[in-house]
Amino acid sequence: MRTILFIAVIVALVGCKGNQNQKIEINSGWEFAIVGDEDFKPATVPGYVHTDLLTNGIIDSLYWGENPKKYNFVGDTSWVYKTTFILSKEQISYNTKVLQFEGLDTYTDVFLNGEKILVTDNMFLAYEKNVTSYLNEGENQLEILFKSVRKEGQKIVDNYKFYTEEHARADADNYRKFVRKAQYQFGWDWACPLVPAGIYKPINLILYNSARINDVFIVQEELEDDLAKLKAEIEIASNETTTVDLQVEVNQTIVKTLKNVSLNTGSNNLYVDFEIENPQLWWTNGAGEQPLYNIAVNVVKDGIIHDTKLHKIGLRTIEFVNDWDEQGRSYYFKVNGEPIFMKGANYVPIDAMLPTVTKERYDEFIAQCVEANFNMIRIWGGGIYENEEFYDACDAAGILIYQDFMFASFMPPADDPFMENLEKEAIYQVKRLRNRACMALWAGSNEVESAWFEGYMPKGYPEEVYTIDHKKIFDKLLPSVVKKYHPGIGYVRSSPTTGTDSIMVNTRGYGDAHAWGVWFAMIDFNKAKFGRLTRFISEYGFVGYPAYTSLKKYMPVEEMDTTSAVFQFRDAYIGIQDNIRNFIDRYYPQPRNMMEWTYVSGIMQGEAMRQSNEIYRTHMPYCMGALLWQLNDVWPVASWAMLDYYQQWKPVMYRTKESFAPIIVSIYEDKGQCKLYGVSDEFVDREVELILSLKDFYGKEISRYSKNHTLEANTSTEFHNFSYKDILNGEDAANVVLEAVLLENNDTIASTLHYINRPKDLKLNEANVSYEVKEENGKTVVEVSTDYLAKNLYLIDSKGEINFSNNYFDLMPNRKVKVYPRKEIGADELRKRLSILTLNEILIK
Ligand code: BMA
Repeated sequence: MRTILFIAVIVALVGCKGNQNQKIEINSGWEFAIVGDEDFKPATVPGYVHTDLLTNGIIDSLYWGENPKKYNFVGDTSWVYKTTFILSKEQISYNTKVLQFEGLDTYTDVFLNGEKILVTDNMFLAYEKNVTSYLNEGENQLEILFKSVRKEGQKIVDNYKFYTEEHARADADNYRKFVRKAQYQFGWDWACPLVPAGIYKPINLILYNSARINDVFIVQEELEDDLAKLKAEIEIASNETTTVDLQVEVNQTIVKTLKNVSLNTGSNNLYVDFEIENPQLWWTNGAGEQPLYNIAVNVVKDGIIHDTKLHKIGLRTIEFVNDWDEQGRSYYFKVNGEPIFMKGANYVPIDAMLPTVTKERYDEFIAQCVEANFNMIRIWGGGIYENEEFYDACDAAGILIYQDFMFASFMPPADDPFMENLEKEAIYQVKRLRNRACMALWAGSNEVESAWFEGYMPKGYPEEVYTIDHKKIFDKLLPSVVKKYHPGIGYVRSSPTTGTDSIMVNTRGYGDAHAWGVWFAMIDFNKAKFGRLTRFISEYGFVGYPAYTSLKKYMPVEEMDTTSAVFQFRDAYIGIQDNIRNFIDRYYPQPRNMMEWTYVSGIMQGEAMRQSNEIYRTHMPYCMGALLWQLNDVWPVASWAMLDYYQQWKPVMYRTKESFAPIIVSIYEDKGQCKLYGVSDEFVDREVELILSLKDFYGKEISRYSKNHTLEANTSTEFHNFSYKDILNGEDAANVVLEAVLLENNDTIASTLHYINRPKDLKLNEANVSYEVKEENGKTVVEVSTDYLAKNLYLIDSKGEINFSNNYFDLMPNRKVKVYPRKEIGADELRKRLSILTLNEILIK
């Protein structure tokens, strides 16, 4: 009862603003139970069954050890959520009342005051229902029945009309692809199956007397240096024939008013042209600023603003260039007319418990991408279309989005009910995201096309499933929705694709590729240059374990043995350890304990990916994008991720930050022959001096080469080539390192260390590393130096909570380096928590 009173107060307070439209979030007083069980427990909305079970102490820690294995029952069970909300006399007097469900996961029957008002079957779709005639003054009961996902999915499979018996068999146990629900939730190589259910996004009650803005599309018609011409396309629902004024505000100033606009009962499509003088252009991270303009559209009647829609937009052009050329088919993006190399990674949801992710977590997450010099993220097709907060952070940071439609690796059905459902989803999502500065590309799927071409589809699929169904979805429905609702944005049928049936996916020279040679085919790191090095690489990856300090957060210390069942349950898949051992044998000294295992696998992942990053960048402009697999994890697991579940940077994140810097110098070696490149993402040339020196591990220079060069804007230039034999000139490769530096007016603008031998074949001595933790201008800083090369110097925070400005790096002797914690922490506290590990220690043994 107390909760009901509480809601009544809130509702009454917002409900006294005359004729203004109102939006009331129905987020309190919720309870849940298993269907048929009268034992209702308090629930959080938005939320998930799993998190509610946790809060009520019914299950224990979701991500600990093998616990998730116990929670399969959630997807097998039907659940009910209910609440009561109160409407005041004033609220009930509104002419029209609409219930809006921003996200229900997934199969539900919704009852309002005992009447079934809605049936849902798609977690990616928002639903609305006019409930005017169902509501009462005073108490109203809202009840949502979540039907077992597994059972509902199976029903669809059973009723699906297949081409052949064979096809039916191939699909029988594969209900997941029939379900419009995030595919990773059923299990993926880096995700355990958790099959959640729940009200995972807000439910709102919208009240209006006359008109409501359903949608606003801000079209950028012309963008000149001194003037931007824009058009607001406005969709208004009206419940009467009336006249209103339409206003457009730019940064809180009204710039245009259309007086006495007639509205008819029902849906009205209107537009307002307006202009912005001296437009400030929006650029990607690293290429310029990200000014955003607040554009508000108001519907005004009798002097009162009835409804407002606000969008923050960036003024920019984005062109996806996918032309046939003499090398094949290009695949790149021009922002404001400038071709820009895309640097970034593939994103999966930050947490399997989606509703727990806050705006602060999104903001911090994107801030890390900015720090790592990203300008693009691909939202992978087996996850979700993200929340507004995610795209807000990308808009503000200049991170472009390569957005998959939510299909991954499995061929979905293409019968009428599925197509209708999908069409609604596609229209909803394309319209929802089309005003965003960050939106750069839509892709039909993750790897559904390549599954066909590369033979991963289940045996027994008849040809028609590709020639008819696949085309129906990925060549017809989805591109037509994109073209109609967001004209001008790029669309590709899949990631990866060559864009045509006549050229096999992943063919060198043609479009986008997923380049898995280094990890799955286990080729040497430098061989990433061959195989699938093509025009754009939207996936390439390497597994590294989370740090030991992270491991301790999700499994007992006694299970930390690579052969234990718990440990293996937390591996992305059985087999990652074999790959890691194989690579360690080839490149690194053998780890002797769990700490060293996590450390060596981590720095190896960092090195493998550093080489790939640089190989792709040095092939600019032939290759114009490098997106690593994968940026993050949905739960704590040993995977390809660069950030572990706890947002701790693995070495690969640090190495990527360096190799994605705007200017790099890179040395590539093949069979003893080396090429040295300068790569610049900047728009201006620079005059630089290249210095290449051979040094021993005490820092003594053995030989030096130097030459002046022009570092050309926005491309890669070969500066030098040499052989190991010549440069060594008789020195032992095990004792030396090459240091390349680019100087501009005597300032270092880029540098790199290059070893001739692999780490396991270096003759390293002990390094006496000294470090001091102190406060400097109010900031905590760690100052580190060494008397001898410290290889992969690891600053360990015993609590596993602090990322640094740099870590796991090679430190040359007699240089003082400052490293900053990324999070506020006092010098005393950090000093207590800090220790150090180097590869030297493992090599010396
Ligand atoms: C990629 C992705 C995912 C997968 C990853 C690692 O190609 O698209 O499907 O998790 O490989 O296997």
